Amino acid sequence: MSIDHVKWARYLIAGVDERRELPAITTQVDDLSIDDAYAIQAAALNLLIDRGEGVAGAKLGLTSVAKQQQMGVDAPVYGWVLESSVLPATGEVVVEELIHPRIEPEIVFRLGSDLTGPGVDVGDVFDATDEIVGGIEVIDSRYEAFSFTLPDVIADNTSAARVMIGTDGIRPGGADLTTLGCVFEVDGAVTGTATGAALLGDPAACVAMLANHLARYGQGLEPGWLVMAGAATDARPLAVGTVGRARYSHLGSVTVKGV
Ligand code: 0L1
Ligand code: MG
Repeated sequence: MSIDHVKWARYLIAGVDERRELPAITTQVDDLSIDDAYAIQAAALNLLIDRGEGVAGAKLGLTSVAKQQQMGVDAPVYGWVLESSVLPATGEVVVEELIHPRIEPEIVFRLGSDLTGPGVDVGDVFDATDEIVGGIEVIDSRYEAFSFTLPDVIADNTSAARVMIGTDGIRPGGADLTTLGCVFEVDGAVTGTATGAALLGDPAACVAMLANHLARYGQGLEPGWLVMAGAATDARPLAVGTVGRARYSHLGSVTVKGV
């Protein structure tokens, strides 16, 4: 049976607009394929662009064992970062705009030139990157109980909701990204620690995977875009008053606060 991608894209956007948990698509559609899921994701992005939204970059998710185990899913996923999702310098996250937000640390690549697959490798990623910075992503699955299958979370733009970008960047080669450390704290208590190697062995290799994935759809990563490599620790709930802080060995620290 053919899937109406635009219908399911509208379904998910309504969840965002109305701050409402939704039954997973796979509870209503048999055999939702990965290709259909990316087609729903693309349809939703087009609808949002029609509404005036802009693209600030792209993201990977589920690139660490910690995240895959937390969510019961066993493959990386790819999504879009919207301009409206980039938080202001205060790092304040308005919780009532979201459904059931969680926070997680991210290594973020700021591109200086385009990066288009196929065949992109780590060297190409470094050549295209202006700066590597720390970040915190706010994810907010549109599904009930933050529960989904792999096609569901792909259709839902990999739960993307907000992102806070740090200010202390390094140039590519300024540090070994595989040994770059992150300590993630919620309300002053350490909830996770990891090095960059937690991200499928190398954060830059994750970015290469994303560029090669987009090439399947005739798309590439653009100059000026932010690219999130995925969380190296599990995600933690964000409520009003919660303070999340990611401290990186070479990228300074990044803080968000639920308000
Ligand atoms: O945790 C989730 O919602 C899975 C989607 C990917 C999120 C991420 O790692 O950015
Ligand atoms: Mg993430």
